[in-house]
Amino acid sequence: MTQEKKVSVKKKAYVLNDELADKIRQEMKAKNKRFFNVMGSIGAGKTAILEQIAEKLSKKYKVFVINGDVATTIDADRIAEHGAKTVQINTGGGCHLNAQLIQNELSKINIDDYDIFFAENVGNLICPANWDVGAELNIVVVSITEGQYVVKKHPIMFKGADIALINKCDLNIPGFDADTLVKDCSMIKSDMKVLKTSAVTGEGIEELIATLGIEL
Ligand SMILES: Nc1nc2c(ncn2[C@@H]2O[C@H](COP(=O)(O)OP(=O)(O)OP(=O)(O)O)[C@@H](O)[C@H]2O)c(=O)[nH]1
Ligand SMILES: [Mg+2]
Repeated sequence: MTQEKKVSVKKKAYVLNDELADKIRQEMKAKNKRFFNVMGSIGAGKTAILEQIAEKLSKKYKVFVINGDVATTIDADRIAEHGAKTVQINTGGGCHLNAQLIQNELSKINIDDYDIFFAENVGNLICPANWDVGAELNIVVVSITEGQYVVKKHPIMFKGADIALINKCDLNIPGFDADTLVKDCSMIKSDMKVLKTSAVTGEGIEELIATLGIEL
């Protein structure tokens, strides 16, 4: 295949993905369902935050979480311990979820059985930024253990996010603090909501739920 042809096939894949993602978004909206996409590096704390959220929300709402990982059902099993219904997608070598993978899972359930949906994307700050999964909001989790330049180095991910969580704020990292990452997020996207969180102490979790417009 020529280089030109390869580029056009890739473009077509993005277009088809975006069309399906819009369809998912519209269907969720029409059914009055909420759907959030949680992205972030490997080990940033996506699952730990979803465990906290599931624990609080599942007392009042039916929560469905779609977990994306290369292998294992560890994350889906962890979140299921906190009252949510979960399903794990194993991507094999794939570094992101996409609208088709989400649609495949949604087509196996009755959407009306649930109120709030989350996708936990595959851990990295690169590929998921380019693939719309049909969520109404994109949340990116970044932890203070990832270093002081992590936000600056991944502008595409942070430009595409609606909410950034600066996680592991319970830890003390010599030389810099969470406010550096908060500032960098705001520099990349001034209207992005940035919250400091800890999945250990629970800091910021109720504020996040309120930011999503969900009443506890
Ligand atoms: N101290 C501290 N540890 C945390 C926090 N959030 C997560 N962790 C720990 O960080 C490690 C990774 O957390 P996960 O929730 O599995 O991270 P993840 O982003 O889901 O990782 P992948 O799904 O593998 O990409 C675990 O050992 C968590 O207990 C936090 O706020 N503070
Ligand atoms: Mg995880």
